[in-house]
Amino acid sequence: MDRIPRNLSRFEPLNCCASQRRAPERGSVTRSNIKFMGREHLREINANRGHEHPTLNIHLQVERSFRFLETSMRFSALGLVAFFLAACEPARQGEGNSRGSKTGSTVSALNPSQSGEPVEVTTASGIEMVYVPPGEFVMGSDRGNPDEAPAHTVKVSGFLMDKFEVTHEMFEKAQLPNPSHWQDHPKKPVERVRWRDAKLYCNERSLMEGFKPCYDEATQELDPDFTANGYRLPTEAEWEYACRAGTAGAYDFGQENKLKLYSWFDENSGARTHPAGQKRPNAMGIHDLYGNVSEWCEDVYSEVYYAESPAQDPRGPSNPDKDVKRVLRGGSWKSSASMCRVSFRQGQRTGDTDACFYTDYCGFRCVRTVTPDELRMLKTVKSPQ
Ligand SMILES: [Ca+2]
Repeated sequence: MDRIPRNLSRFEPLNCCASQRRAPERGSVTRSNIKFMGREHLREINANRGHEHPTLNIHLQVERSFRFLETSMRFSALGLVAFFLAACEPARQGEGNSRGSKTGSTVSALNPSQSGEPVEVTTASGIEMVYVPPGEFVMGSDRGNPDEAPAHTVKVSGFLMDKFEVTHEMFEKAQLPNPSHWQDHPKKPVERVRWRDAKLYCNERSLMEGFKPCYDEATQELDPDFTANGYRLPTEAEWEYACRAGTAGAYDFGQENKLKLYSWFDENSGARTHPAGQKRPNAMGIHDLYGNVSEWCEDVYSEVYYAESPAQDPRGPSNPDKDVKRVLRGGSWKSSASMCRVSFRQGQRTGDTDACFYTDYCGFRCVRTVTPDELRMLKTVKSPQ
């Protein structure tokens, strides 16, 4: 892969301390020299950590296969059928240097279903995602914390969401230096990720697959373009809609006493992250929405936003001030069961002004708006007779 990693000087080495703190460099690296600086920086970070890239062993591959089988059977009463949709175009690995390059799509349906049901897809770069069909749901709760109220009806357009939290191997495939505290397993989720760096990953992944990046890196907040077809962070509404999966309680699977089956949280995590996908998926087929790492959303956090939220695809308060809090969802390895509730909201500063961002519970997953062509393909997929 010869793509040019960008803005890597924004990442700080793990061993920084107060005496070594420096403000994140912005715009100081040009595209002509960033390739060298980025890779050297990555090597330096890994050397400092004694980090080696582990390889997957056969056991994990077998285990992953069984997880896939289990998840697939959830959505197809007629059994597991694997086949490939005709791609819009083959992936264009290595063409990411050209912004807005011709799109190369991506989806091969592994688990066909009728429109209105989730569909598992695999992207051109081999990342598993779930198509979350459009719908309407009651967002928030009148029985939770004050910022979860009022419960209100929201309509959400269909989108693709990562089946797993973004992992070390996914992050490094984008040639971005890994900021995580725990790097002992390639399938563990990245953490200590600043909000803007999560968005840079989204752009890198878009470029890897030939999509138009959603984020304008020339702006302070990496302003999103929701009309672009590339990867982005989920909105808070998209995250909760996918997590609820048509249910209305505190957890989509039922009572809190089952949370250990679906989540790594403070009662069972051992105070650390765990490889993604080891717990049961939610009813949408998505893993680790509850716990492991809390997940960045696009939205500015506001305690009172639900009182004024639009009914269609809300995207959070507009015109934020500098250094606002952004929304985290789902709780983490250090969260209580209550903080893993589907409606629980957390506001977190983005870390962009903190050289030693040490929130080792902040991770994320990506979503992508489904193009009309992709949606037509998904809707025409029929279950086998
Ligand atoms: Ca999570």
